[in-house]
Amino acid sequence: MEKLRGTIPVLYSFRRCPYAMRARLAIAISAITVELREVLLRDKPAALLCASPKGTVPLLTLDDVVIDQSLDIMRWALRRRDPEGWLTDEDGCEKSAEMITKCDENFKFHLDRYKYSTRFPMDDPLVHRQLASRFLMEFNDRLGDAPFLGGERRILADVAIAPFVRQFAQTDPEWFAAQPWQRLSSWLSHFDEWSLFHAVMKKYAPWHPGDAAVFMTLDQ
Ligand SMILES: N[C@@H](CCC(=O)N[C@@H](CS)C(=O)NCC(=O)O)C(=O)O
Repeated sequence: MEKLRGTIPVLYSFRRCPYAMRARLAIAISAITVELREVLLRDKPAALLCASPKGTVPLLTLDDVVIDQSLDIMRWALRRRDPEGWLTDEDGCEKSAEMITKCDENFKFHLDRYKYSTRFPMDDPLVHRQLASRFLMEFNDRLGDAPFLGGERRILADVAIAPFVRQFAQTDPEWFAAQPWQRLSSWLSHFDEWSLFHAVMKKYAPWHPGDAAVFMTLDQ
């Protein structure tokens, strides 16, 4: 991976967090070296809370710059290096922005109430599964006959949204497989089989102050 001159950015991450997955994917494709600090959400390091009191992951710090939104981390990495053109598809930027907003503001809301139903005892998980499915049907239609939202290649939205759809699919794989969204299923299979995705799912021990720096490395 390419070393940045000067300070190495630090990425606070949580392996199974879909927001952190999308950030790690963009960092990985841009081949930027980051120091990876795996976080336990129930025991957040003071350094993370000090950099960003809202205490969410992913969080990237570089000198006095703090980036605390996953999409901003993606764009930060891709603006440095974007070898597959995730940011530069013809009408991809607009399409990306619209679908990502729907994912983050609406689909995620229903996904949480479906997947983590015990946290939301007043909500019926199946109602939320149905409501989340509207977004997935739209996504399925938008794919048309192409493998990705960006046509023959990935754009930002494919990568930013896939970790959330994967969580949804894994909640009840049999039910998911029986739904009439074949293009969406193939799209998700591409993601599941993608070597870069496997590379960013490598396990790291939780970070503690004073630990030797661990760099995100890709075994592809
Ligand atoms: N809008 C933020 C959301 C990040 C987020 O909510 N991450 C979750 C983990 S998946 C988190 O850190 N939650 C804080 C907590 O559980 O204490 C982003 O895009 O980065």
